[in-house]
Amino acid sequence: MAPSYKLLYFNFTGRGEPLRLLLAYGGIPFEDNRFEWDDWPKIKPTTPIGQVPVLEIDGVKYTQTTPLCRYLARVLKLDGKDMLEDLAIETAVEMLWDILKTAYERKFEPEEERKKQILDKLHGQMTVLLGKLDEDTKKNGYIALNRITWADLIFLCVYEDLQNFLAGEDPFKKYPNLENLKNKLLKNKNLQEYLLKRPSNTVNTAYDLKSDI
Ligand SMILES: N[C@@H](CCC(=O)N[C@@H](CS)C(=O)NCC(=O)O)C(=O)O
Repeated sequence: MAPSYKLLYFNFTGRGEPLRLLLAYGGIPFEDNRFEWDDWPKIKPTTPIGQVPVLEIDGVKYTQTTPLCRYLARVLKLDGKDMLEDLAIETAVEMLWDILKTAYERKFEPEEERKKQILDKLHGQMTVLLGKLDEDTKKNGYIALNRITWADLIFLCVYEDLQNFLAGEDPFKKYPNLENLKNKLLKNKNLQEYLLKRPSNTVNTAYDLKSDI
């Protein structure tokens, strides 16, 4: 029998969305348990290490985003076929995490001067890392290998968060191959179904699904 999956995360994208997208892409039914900020103090002690995301698999709670993504990637055969393929995938994933981490750091930084410094750091990372990923995508058609892998779904999350956090900047204007990749990924019916029905969250969807699809 297929395992049962319950995902616990805030009602926004963040570290929860990669897991939601992987489950959705794979057509795996899951309970999408979202909660609001105010409920967190009550929920925190029920989690294994006081953090989310938590993925409950057949009633057992697991935590830490990257290993959970890797596990789902193996279930869905979105991982590498050998160690070097896994290395290529995980290198792309780490580059994407680095960008996402800085983007969230900036979002939650209350001090204006510090916020500006973090924005400079973010722009620097984008130039180097998105530049490299754009070149790789041009060569391979996908972000890490010449077929879809879990790194592509992490990319979709980063794409959306950057569009939201850097609204007005058109952050992917300089990266046409990544823009095309986003459009290609959004043609997937399972992803479309999930994205169209997901609950409204604290960030707006960055996909204009009507024109993107
Ligand atoms: N290394 C962990 C970090 C998890 C993490 O920092 N989660 C944040 C939300 S994105 C959290 O639970 N924050 C609330 C808290 O620490 O009280 C992972 O990747 O899952």
